[in-house]
Amino acid sequence: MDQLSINLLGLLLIAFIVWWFWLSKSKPRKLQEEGSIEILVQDGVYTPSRIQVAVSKPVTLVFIRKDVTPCAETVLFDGFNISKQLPLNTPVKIKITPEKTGEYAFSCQMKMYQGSLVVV
Ligand SMILES: [Cu+2]
Repeated sequence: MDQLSINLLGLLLIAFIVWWFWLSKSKPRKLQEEGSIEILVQDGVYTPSRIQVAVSKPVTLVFIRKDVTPCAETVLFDGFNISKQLPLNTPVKIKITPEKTGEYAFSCQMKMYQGSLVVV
């Protein structure tokens, strides 16, 4: 391969990485059952990371942390003034009643883990 195509390949790779980490948005997941959803905290991502909920309806988010690194140990909901410790392998329930539609981010304290609540 000549120099140019190697450079092009590098650029494509960078573009892909940027898209993957900052621009890709998964479809919001709806609640599994009546008012509750489990969120796995593992390998640097919340699964699911976007959750669709209905406005003015109470929801219970059940966080299950599998990641041993301290990065994962707290989850913060900026818009709701919520900050919770997540012990390893222990489901932690967070109850929220969103009063306004919109998208509300949640994250770990360093913002490595990122997710959002899509209120419709
Ligand atoms: Cu973190």
